[in-house]
Amino acid sequence: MDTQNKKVVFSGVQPTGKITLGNYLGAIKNWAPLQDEYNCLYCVVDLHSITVQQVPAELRKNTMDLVALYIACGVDPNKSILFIQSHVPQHAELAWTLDTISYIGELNRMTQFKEKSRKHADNLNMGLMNYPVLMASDILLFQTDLVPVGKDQIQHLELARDLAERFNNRYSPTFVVPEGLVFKSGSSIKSLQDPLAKMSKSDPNENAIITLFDTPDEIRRKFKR
Ligand code: ATP
Ligand code: LTN
Repeated sequence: MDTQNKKVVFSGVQPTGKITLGNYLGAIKNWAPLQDEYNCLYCVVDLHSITVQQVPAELRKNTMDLVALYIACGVDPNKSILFIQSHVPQHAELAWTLDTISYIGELNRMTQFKEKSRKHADNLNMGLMNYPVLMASDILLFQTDLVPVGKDQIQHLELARDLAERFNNRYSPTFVVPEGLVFKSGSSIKSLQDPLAKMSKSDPNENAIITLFDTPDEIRRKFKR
């Protein structure tokens, strides 16, 4: 990878199931075109996915399938760094340090935390609340300049920026303050069953989502419903 004077791009997707049209249009589709201009790191964020209970064998398969899917979507391992989050222990280590400057109040108000807490009331674990701090750690660890994501992640990115600034002010100038890169089209694809909800790969209702593995017939059937 040519590291000379190029800005750093970091992004990731959770291996929580089959990738949807939302994940593709909002995030992965935009990754390949950035590879020549930036130093890109694309990560499978498996530690994030265990905030919801997983079946270990399925998680292992989903993780490797997602690596393959990144490549199929144009991420070139000769141009970009492609890796699995849990293979790099520094993500969890930095998350601990950032935890010590994160306020319960700011994590408590996160929209995704509130939604996931409602959906997983039987497993309301600290990881769900800490999720955005681990995401900040992913980003800040590599002195990331730009983070291409869908609209639903803007609030988490704001936290990453706040934590970078807070750490820099409190201790010493350490972290680059990252910017989000949210594309105009495709950044907020809605569920086919509820136009107010986002399409989400962990949605148990298969009719609410279009996955990249659906056949043309399945796609037609889901849209007609
Ligand atoms: P889960 O259902 O497990 O929470 P998810 O489908 O919401 O997963 P993530 O792995 O959390 O997907 O997100 C991966 C990327 O896809 C992020 O950049 C996110 O902003 C983007 N994304 C997710 N859903 C949508 C959507 N409906 N429209 C546009 N972008 C999306
Ligand atoms: N929280 C993100 C996934 C994610 C991510 C990241 C995205 C984890 N770490 C770092 C960009 C940069 C989501 O899409 N739910």
